[in-house]
Amino acid sequence: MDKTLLIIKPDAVKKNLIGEILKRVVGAGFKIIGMKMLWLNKEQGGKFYEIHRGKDFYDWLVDFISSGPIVVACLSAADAPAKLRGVVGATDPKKAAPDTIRNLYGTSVGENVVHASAPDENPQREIDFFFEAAELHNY
Ligand code: DAT
Ligand code: MG
Repeated sequence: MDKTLLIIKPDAVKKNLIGEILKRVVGAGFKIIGMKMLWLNKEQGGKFYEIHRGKDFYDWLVDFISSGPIVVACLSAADAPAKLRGVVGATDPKKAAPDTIRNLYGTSVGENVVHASAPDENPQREIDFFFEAAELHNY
């Protein structure tokens, strides 16, 4: 099985959407093998999103991801990174396919409720950013 990282972003946590989002993810066939709630500071947020450093939305993105609590989950499934991107939908909720998480709950390209590792951008690095090996469970 492959692994990927899901982040339920501060906008979704504030709107009480943790349960809705996890229900959709589990319903799509993922197993949650690690999960926690945390609140990143700006330094941590900037480091997580360092691939976007220099882009015009970077400062906004770092402020946003550190603006409240998030839920991070490590998910397991066959072809997990690509599969989760399908469940999450396109970055801009207005362009996301019907019934995807971003289409249903997102409000703008920035406030798009979830992060899902990109298959070609090292999902393992993102999992390692948040989880120690002992925090991931085989069951
Ligand atoms: P994704 O989250 O779909 O992988 P991305 O990697 O291109 O999208 O960008 C990371 C996040 O940055 C994205 O979820 C929301 C924010 N973002 C991207 N483009 C933006 C823009 N034009 N304006 C504001 N925020 C943007
Ligand atoms: Mg991305």
